[in-house]
Amino acid sequence: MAAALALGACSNSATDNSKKGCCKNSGSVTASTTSFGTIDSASANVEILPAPTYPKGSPVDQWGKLKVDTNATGVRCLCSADGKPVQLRGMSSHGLQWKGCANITGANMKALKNDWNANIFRIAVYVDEEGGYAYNHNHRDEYVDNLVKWTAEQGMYLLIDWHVLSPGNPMSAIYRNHPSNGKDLAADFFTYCARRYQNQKHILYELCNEPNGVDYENEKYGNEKYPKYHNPRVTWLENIKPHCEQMLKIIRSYDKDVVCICGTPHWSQRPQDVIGHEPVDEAGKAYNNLMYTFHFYAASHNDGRHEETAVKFWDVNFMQFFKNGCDSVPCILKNLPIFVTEWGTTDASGWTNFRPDLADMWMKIFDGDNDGQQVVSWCNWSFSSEGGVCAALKWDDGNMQPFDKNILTESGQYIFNQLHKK
Ligand code: IDC
Repeated sequence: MAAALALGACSNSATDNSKKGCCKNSGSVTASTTSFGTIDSASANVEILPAPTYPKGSPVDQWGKLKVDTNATGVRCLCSADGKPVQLRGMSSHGLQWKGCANITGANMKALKNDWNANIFRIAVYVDEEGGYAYNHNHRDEYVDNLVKWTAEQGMYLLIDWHVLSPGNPMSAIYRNHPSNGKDLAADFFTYCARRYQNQKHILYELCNEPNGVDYENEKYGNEKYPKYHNPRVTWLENIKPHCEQMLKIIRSYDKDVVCICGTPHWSQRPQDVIGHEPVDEAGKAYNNLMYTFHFYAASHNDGRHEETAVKFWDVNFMQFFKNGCDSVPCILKNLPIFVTEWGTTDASGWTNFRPDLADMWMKIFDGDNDGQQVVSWCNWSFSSEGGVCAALKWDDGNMQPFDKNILTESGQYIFNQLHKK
């Protein structure tokens, strides 16, 4: 049984810009108008879980349900229930359809909390890639549901990530009106989660991982506003903001103040596009407890020294945007509450160029060395042996009890040490 989705007037229709298996950077945009799909009545009526008791002295016991408030300099940032800035640090799962699932266990959450000193875990729910959530609802009903319980038992926070990656438009029919069953998978997913987990104060939501798509046809590499960027085809105003507003309408109808994090254009590398255009509700009021993400892979996104690395990416000084700002981009950490929901110690492929020196530079900025004195929370990619040298584990182990440090790769060792700093 399916219930129709009442989202009200949408400023954007679902646009299917991607065919399965097609390279995420190629192809032209076909703006075929598609209506939104359905939401399962089972999701809309799912049983609401009771509030857990968190272990005494654990992060969630101490900080409670997080919110966005201001730091001593008046800059918005992630704060505890009583308004003090907090920093969450931890690991992201890998794709559950790949080896990610092997590590999603209660024993491993215990190891992450007690041995790694992590206070957050992120679960990456890929949607359409190679047997993702679209084809296997266990990713939600089993892994997410169990993780909600297992992280609560440790008093850790859990970030539930709607892993938009391929296709890169969160409004694509793949997400909003799936060809296999006509479901609005995104709206259905957030309906289920927000209803079921409304009493779990350790949950946060990431509304779309990495919206992406580049307008190579109308290439203007080096435009005046964002020098040296390609023009994004999937933009904040046209695609991402409408998606976020629609998900927020659903989520906040069940859980009125849960912290939600919006993906940003160009693989979550352009939070600056959000400045002055933050999501609003139907009455035009800005949503509270909303954050924006920035993703970086140290060897690709740094201070513009890309020529040093074998894989050449961006000669953009990302660090400057965050630390101080420049003529074209105001200091991002002074203007927006940022949560780095995913980052890697390598280049963006994950496979090469482990660069702890560049990661160190980012860590310093995120520990508060920026014009906004904003302390930034993060999750590292990934808690897995999959995906190259950015992987933290040498093998996948559902039972890290007792914890054996030999399981850590070079990158894993780096993160392990970071988590023990301060
Ligand atoms: C990578 C996985 C890899 C998988 C690929 C699918 O590590 O095994 O084949 O996704 O496209 C991101 C994405 C994240 C990527 C990661 C590394 O959010 O899904 O994981 N990355 O490439 N953004 C930048 C890098």
